[in-house]
Amino acid sequence: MTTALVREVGDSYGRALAEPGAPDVDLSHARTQHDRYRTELANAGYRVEALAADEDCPDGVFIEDAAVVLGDTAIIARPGAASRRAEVGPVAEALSVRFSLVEIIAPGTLDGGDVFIAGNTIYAGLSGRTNQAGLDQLFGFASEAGMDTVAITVGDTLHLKSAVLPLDEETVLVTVGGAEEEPLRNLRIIYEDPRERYAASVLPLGDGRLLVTSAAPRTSDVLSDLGYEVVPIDISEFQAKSGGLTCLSILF
Ligand code: CIR
Repeated sequence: MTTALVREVGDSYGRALAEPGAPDVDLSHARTQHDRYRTELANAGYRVEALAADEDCPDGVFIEDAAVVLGDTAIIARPGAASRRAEVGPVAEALSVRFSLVEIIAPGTLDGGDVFIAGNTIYAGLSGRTNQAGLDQLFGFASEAGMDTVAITVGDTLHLKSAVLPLDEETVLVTVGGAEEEPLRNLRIIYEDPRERYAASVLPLGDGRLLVTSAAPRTSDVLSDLGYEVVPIDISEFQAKSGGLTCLSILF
């Protein structure tokens, strides 16, 4: 992986989808946090490419949800939230330069935040955003690419990766009760500290280095004790809108 595709924080970001009662966001602070995120990706060796914001797409910064890259194919998602459907156009255009494109079509819905790959297996969540038809289409593309597929029912959270985050090819960080665990039986599970429920978000940077949200210091200690090198980062302005570290980029 050498490129990180990100999307600028638009002026309309304050209108992004959020849980009831979520705090208001500070736009300038969000942009400062986004800059730091981009710097950490650049420090990890990624060439960071930023797409312009579209003010009609307040959630556009959560670019991960717009596409899933599988080998030399990019699967263009069909976001489960109707207000997010227009986000995919510019992402598809940017990816079309390097990948052949296929797309999730109606009635399927799929958010990239419901998908992760570990080794030759693609794990995908059935959630409030990704439905069975979307999952079936995704798994069809993955099977054609020779990959194994595993479906996971997501619990009381937005996306699979709100609750199950890959740390490396064999290991996931799991929020207890956030998703079915039986389908993860071939992976090593590390649990998020229960006092930091859904506060821990992780993005592997390679060579055992993990970008970890500073809102989860106890979980960070667990990861450090296991031998990972933790790089803390504050993304409170994105967590306020139900986002995590993976959702701010597409890596390829
Ligand atoms: C949403 O509700 O769709 C956005 N406010 C947050 C999306 C976060 N995406 C992700 O974790 N992949």
